[in-house]
Amino acid sequence: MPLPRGVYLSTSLDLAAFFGDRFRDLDIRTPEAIDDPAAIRFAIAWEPAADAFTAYPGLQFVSSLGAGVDSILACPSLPDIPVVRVRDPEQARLMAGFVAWTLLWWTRRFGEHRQNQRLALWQRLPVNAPSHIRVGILGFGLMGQATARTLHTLGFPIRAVARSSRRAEAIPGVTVECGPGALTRVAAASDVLINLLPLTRETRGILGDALFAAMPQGAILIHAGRGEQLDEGALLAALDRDHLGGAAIDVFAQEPLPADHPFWAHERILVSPHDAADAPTDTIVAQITDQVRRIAAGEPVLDPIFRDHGY
Ligand code: NDP
Ligand code: OXD
Repeated sequence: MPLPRGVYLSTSLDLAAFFGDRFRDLDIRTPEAIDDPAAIRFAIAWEPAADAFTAYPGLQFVSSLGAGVDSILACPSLPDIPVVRVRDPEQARLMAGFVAWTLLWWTRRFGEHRQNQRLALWQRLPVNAPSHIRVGILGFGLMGQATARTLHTLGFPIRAVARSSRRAEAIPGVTVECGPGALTRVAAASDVLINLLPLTRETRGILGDALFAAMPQGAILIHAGRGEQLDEGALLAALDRDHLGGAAIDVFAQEPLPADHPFWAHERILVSPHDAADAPTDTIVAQITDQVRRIAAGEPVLDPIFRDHGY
C-alpha cells in the first residue's frame, strides 16, 4: 500500500531541490506539482507563506526541517494538527562544536593571533584558564545540554537557564536556573553568554539593552538561537561603548544578512551564515519517513512539540 503523500512548504528554501530523491519511499511534491491537494496528509515546512496550509484540508502533521518550529507556529493558516521537529543528537553535537570553537576563538584570542600573523609578529598573549571563565547557557534543551556537556569537559564552570527544570537532564557541575530573574542572574554571572533558546513570545527581543547591561564588562555573546531574539542596534551600542568584548552571531533578523549590514565589517563580531548546526539530511529523511509510517499505521506522531509553549 502506498504511503501518505506530502507537500513541501517554504518561502526561503527550495526543499524539493534540497532533498532531491532522498525520500525514496515517499511522494512529496511542491504545491505546483500537486493535482489533488485533498489527498495530502503531511507537510515539510520551513518559513511557510501565510496561506501555505490553506489548500490541504487532510493534513495530519507538519514537520519542521530542523529543530526550530517558530516559523511554522507563526503561520496564520497552520491548522490544529501536531507539529514535529527533528531531534538529533548529531545536530546537537554540531552545535556544541560550533559554540566551543567560537568560545575558544575569543577566549584564546585567535583574532589577535590572526592579526599578528599578518605582521609576522611573535607575541604570546595571556589567557585565562577555563575554570576562571564563567559560561552561561540560555536554553537547556537538546542544543543547550550537548553544549554544556562539551564545555564542562573542557573545564568551564556553567550555569544554564531553562523554562522549567523538570525537563533538564542533570549534568554534574552544571547549575540550571528557572523562573523570574533567571536570565538576568545568569547573564550577570557570565563571561561568555550563549543563547540557544527557541524563538517564542517570551524570548523575542531578550538579547537587548537590559540583558547586555547586566552582563559583566568585556563579556562575549554567542548567539545561535533565532535572529528575532537579538536587538542588533543594542548589540552594536554595547560593543561600541566597550561594555561587551565581542560577539559570534549565527542567526539574524534578516537572512541572508544584507551586504551593507554593519555586522559584516565589525571588528568584534564574528558572522556565520546560520549554519551553526544543520540537521544532517539523512536524519531528517529518516525521522520524517518514520513519522509518515506511524500515521499510515494509525499511530500518533512521535514527540510533537507543545504548541502552548511555542517550542
Ligand atoms: P529544545 O526545545 O530542546 O530546548 C529549548 C530550551 O529552551 C529548553 O531548555 C527550554 O526549557 C528553554 N526555554 C524555552 N523557553 C524559555 C524561556 N522563556 N525561558 C527560559 N528557558 C526557556 O530546543 P533545542 O535545544 O533543540 O533548540 C533550541 C533552538 O536553537 C531552536 O529552537 C532553534 O531556534 C535554535 N537552533 C539553531 C540552530 C542553528 O544552526 N543556528 C540549529 C538548531 C537549533 P525547558 O527545558 O524547561 O522546556
Ligand atoms: C534549526 C536550525 O532550527 O538549523 O534546526 O536553525
